Amino acid sequence: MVSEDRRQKSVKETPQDSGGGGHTAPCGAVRAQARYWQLRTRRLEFGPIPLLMGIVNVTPDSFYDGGKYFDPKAAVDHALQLVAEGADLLDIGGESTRPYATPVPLAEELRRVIPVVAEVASEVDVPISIDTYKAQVAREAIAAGAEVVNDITALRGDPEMLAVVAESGAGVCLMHMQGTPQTMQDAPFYEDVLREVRDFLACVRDRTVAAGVSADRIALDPGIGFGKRLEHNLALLRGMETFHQLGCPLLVGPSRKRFIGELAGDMQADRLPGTIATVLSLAMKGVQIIRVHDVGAVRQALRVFAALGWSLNEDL
Ligand code: HH2
Repeated sequence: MVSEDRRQKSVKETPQDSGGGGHTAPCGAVRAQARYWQLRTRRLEFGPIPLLMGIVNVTPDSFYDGGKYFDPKAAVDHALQLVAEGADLLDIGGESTRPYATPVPLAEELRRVIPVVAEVASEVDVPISIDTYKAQVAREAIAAGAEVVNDITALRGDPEMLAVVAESGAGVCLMHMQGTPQTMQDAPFYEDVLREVRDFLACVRDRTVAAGVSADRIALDPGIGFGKRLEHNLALLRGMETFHQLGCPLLVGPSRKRFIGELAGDMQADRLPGTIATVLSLAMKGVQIIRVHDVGAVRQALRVFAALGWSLNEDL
């Protein structure tokens, strides 16, 4: 099933450019210049509000929904539900990357995610991203229909990953992380977090382009919560527009993360309201893709926010 109200157009074309930095638009909103993301078989065009990447965690231990969609049928049903709520992409993963998570062996990760990717790809037209840093998982997920590789290690976690992405033609998300999920929250340290994350993303973008991946297939992500304290996450979220200088679409994953509980002063509080506030701020900063658990609620907030005057697009 595909949402009748899709915002992006998917067309099979080869783009020539991926745009450049951002500029300020009326209403204080920032309009980014990267206007599309080239995936394996199609192009995602950006519209007046960010595209939403719905999260499908086929895991027993994810920080928010661990165990809820561990059963393959529950995972597929959840993916279809997110599409019905208006997801523009689905991000399917089989290993939690929360702080101190236990790594999952290759065979187990394959067993968890490949049947789900294959089934979802056969049921919906919404592009599927595979959330993995293992080359073999990416390879098999692409063969099963995935269009994007979302790699929290920015293609540095497995020596074969760069070639898998280059040869498959998949879109790729390169994310910043200081350390690994097992160490990243021990003592995150930056002199200037915005500059260091921007330099890192420029470096991994260039390395990926040098390996034969065209720049318009690359999305960049500052990695909220990955080796960052509250002050680091806030600096990145507040200064997000600076990353448009890198010329690639920005993908950000703030959904229900720890910084929201910290700001609320209550780690047990429901983090959906704080997630929505963060998403609206990111939309104003021109972020093109936002990775969320709650597609329907976030989408409603974005649509209302846009209709009340934030958006420049009159077709909404
Ligand atoms: N966050 C998580 C996982 N993958 N990928 C990108 N590109 N950006 C992110 O911010 C990001 C990500 C963590 O969220 P979740 O998948 O809900 O949790 P877990 O890793 O515990 O499964």
